[in-house]
Amino acid sequence: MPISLKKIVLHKLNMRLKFPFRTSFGTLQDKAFFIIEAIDENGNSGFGESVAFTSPWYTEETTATNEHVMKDFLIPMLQHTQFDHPDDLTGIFKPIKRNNMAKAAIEGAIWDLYAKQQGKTLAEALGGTKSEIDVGVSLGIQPTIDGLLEDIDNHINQGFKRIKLKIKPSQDLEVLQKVRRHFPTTQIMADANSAYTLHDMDHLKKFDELDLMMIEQPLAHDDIIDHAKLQQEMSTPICLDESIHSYDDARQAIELGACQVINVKIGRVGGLTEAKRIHDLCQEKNIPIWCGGMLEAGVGRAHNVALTTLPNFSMPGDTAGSSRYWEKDIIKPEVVVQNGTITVPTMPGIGYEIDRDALKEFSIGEFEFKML
Ligand code: OSB
Ligand code: MG
Repeated sequence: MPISLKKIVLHKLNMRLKFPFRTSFGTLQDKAFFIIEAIDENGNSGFGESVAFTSPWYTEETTATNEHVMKDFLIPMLQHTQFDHPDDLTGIFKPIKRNNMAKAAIEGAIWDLYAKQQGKTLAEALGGTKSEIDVGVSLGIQPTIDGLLEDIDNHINQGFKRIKLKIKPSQDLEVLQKVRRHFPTTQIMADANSAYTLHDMDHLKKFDELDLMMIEQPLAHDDIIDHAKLQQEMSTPICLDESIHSYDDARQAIELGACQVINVKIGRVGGLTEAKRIHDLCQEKNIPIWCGGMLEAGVGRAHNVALTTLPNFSMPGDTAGSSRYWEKDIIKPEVVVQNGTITVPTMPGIGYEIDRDALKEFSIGEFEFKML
């Protein structure tokens, strides 16, 4: 049965994080992004979220490129096309190269709509099996080590299942050594966001004494080959984030031995359908995966929760609760973490209601497209 799209509404929002989030590539605080609403003939609405930031620091996409590609290419491609399943969008969008976050935003809205039409939760529609998911937290680079130790302590007390620390070349080994001394048994990992090169090999090898769960994306955002060289010299598992944009990237990274773990982000890989293919591949190859985050608002967070219910998401992800980043989220109820777990919602689709008042409060624009 066709999905019978009637219109797509792009809600452009601006939301301010509670605190600046520091990474090796820069500091994030204001998030401008889109909530994509896909509406069918019966008045059901599905929601997706664009996850790019306003600057192309993490990958090349931005809020503005997402807007351009959605408005001028992806939505027009849907205006004259019938399709039965969200998986069909991969083929429809294939002529457009990359721009994965733009594709994932639209695809996400249609996945939610499809699940609602089927009367299933998004998790069920994806084939997920868990009723609760384990989560960790990602802590930005902090001005002082005492502040960091206190922050870690707080999050351990809240029950988060692992602590991820952002690092950069001037704030890495010594910081991690101090953290390890204070927290000898905590599950800790580090995320470099591409801050090193193979010239840092000897320095990076010293990380092996820290008993980290993994080191995330130490080398270039577009590299797989040098990561394979580094992994041969390091016992700490390498986890790839920025380098993996597709099933084929994952396949090649695994074949080359460039990583032992993969951070799957729906936006970075072009949507839930591709994320599920990567999940299945990694399960077959015995590569554990976990769901990364992009400082999402509630809709994006809900999609992450649903994806994480697939069985090979065997490590805690970065999906913290709404209140970590936002004074007020755009969904009701908000995503809540208790003892390091999130209970998967049971209402159809993403399982959370959109707070229309919040959507208005944060709105900086709205664009409507009728399907022809
Ligand atoms: O590398 O995983 C990353 C935030 C912004 C950009 C990139 C990353 C991150 C995080 C935080 O680590 C994830 C989150 O809490 O949403
Ligand atoms: Mg990362």
